Amino acid sequence: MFETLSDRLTTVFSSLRSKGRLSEADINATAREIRVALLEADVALPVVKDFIAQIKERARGSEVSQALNPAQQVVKIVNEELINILGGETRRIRFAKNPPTVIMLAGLQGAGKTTLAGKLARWLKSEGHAPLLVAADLQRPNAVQQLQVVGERASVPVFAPEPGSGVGDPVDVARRSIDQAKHAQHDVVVIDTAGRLGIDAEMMQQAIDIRDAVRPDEVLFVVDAMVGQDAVNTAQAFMDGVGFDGVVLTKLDGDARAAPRSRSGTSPAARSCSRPRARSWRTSASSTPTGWPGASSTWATSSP
Ligand SMILES: Nc1nc2c(ncn2[C@@H]2O[C@H](COP(=O)(O)OP(=O)(O)OP(=O)(O)O)[C@@H](O)[C@H]2O)c(=O)[nH]1
Ligand SMILES: [Mg+2]
Repeated sequence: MFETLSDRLTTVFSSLRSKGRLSEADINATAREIRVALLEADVALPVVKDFIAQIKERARGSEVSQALNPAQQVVKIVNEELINILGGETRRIRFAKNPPTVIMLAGLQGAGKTTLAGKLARWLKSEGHAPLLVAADLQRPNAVQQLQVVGERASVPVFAPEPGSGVGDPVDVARRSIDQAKHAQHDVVVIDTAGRLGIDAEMMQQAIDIRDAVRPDEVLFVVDAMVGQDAVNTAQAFMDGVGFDGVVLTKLDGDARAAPRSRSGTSPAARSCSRPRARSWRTSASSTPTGWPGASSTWATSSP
């Protein structure tokens, strides 16, 4: 997805580079091309409109007219504005003063929660933490076993006191996992919860009950980037029902088009979050998870 967008923008800029001075027509033509590139990448129309307006305004301003190389200045502006809508500044994961830090993963079925749990566990371990994975998806057949495999691969223990596949109380498991973490000196607990096909009242209530039972330091809403702009609606519904601190976009290595963005750069749901530090994070299959928010706004992780 980013490659396609990148290719298109490169084409736009290469025709711009040959120009010494930029006329109004040049700026308009460039803006038009960028607009098409963003729309083709499935970026939401209001986001595109704001983005283009911002580019045009800056391109007409003195920073471009007085630049030695106006075309290069426009490229710089587009770059800066892209960084801006893709998240801007970042923050590190919030660790609790009194361990364990509790991270709760939630999202629709197949979003990539369990996979993320493994990636997180591996990353936390590499950072010197002692994470504990918690099998609180007791609904889906074999979800507990899946997390156990994930934990084994990451060499991270899994708290799975219930067999799952319809047996056991996830709220109780989540609650007990905190005691277990304290007992076994795990400083981070990552709770894998059940997904549903759509946001429904039952899913919402279970997530609320788990949240209330463990009072997480971070609730991460995991969204499959492949669902495109619909992810914004899902995130909004989840924000209204449960609330979250950050969004993790998964499967950016797929052929998904644009990740859903709002005007401000975070998803609307993250924007309206009562906790002001909510951000959107992304995962892709390209590299190691060293870029967790502390380093950049993109969290690039190993492939699933
Ligand atoms: N390509 C790719 N596939 C991924 C990524 N994350 C997860 N997957 C795949 O997506 C599928 C679902 O991932 P899970 O981690 O099981 O998703 P989940 O949210 O735990 O699903 P449920 O437990 O059923 O709600 C699996 O086949 C994963 O291998 C990713 O970043 N890239
Ligand atoms: Mg799962």
